[in-house]
Amino acid sequence: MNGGIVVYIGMGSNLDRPADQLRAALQALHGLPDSTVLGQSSVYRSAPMGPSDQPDYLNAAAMLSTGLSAHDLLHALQAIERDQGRVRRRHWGERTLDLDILLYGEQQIDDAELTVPHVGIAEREFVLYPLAELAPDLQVPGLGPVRDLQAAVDGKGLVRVPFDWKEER
Ligand code: A4P
Ligand code: MG
Repeated sequence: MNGGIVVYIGMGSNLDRPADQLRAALQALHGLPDSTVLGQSSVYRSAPMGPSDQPDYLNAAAMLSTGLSAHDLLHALQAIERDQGRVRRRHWGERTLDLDILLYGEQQIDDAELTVPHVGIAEREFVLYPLAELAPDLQVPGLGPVRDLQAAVDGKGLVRVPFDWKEER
């Protein structure tokens, strides 16, 4: 433990072998400076939110303790996205890897680069189901406990997939 702030990261992929992208992303999170991965969720498949002419997504969440500032963490996550071949094409469009800061301790942040809690956290079942596995009792600043937010979305669009985080490529 590094005595840092506990943060939750949302992971999503729908291009170039999404399962491998998530595994590589988790490995990269283990390599973040001044940070410790405390856990990861199951993996869920869902149809795309946004343009429907793109593949289904795999989503998961990770919990870490970090000494990085929120902005340093964001930049480190963006570097991981770039390392995994992320190209920005269109809003809500397909991507090899999306890493979002869902929660950064109990902080509320809203500036040009960063909105925390992440926009849409309360509506997105592909965010709330993984998060609820890791921290059902957690209070989302301004919104209430994760468990209540999860209960308010139906989850019918999600399929939990058998997944081995350690599988060899
Ligand atoms: N940014 C602001 N706040 C944050 C934060 N908390 N964490 C800024 C990370 N980034 C944050 O992000 C655009 C900008 O958001 C960044 O430069 C950062 O400064 P992006 O990932 O490049 O942009 P985008 O794809 O155009 O939009 P956005 O809003 O990030 O997309 P989302 O909301 O991530 O949605 N369907 C399913 N089923 N599953 C998915 O995971 N994901 C998306 C993308 C669409 N449809 C999906 C899924
Ligand atoms: Mg993003």
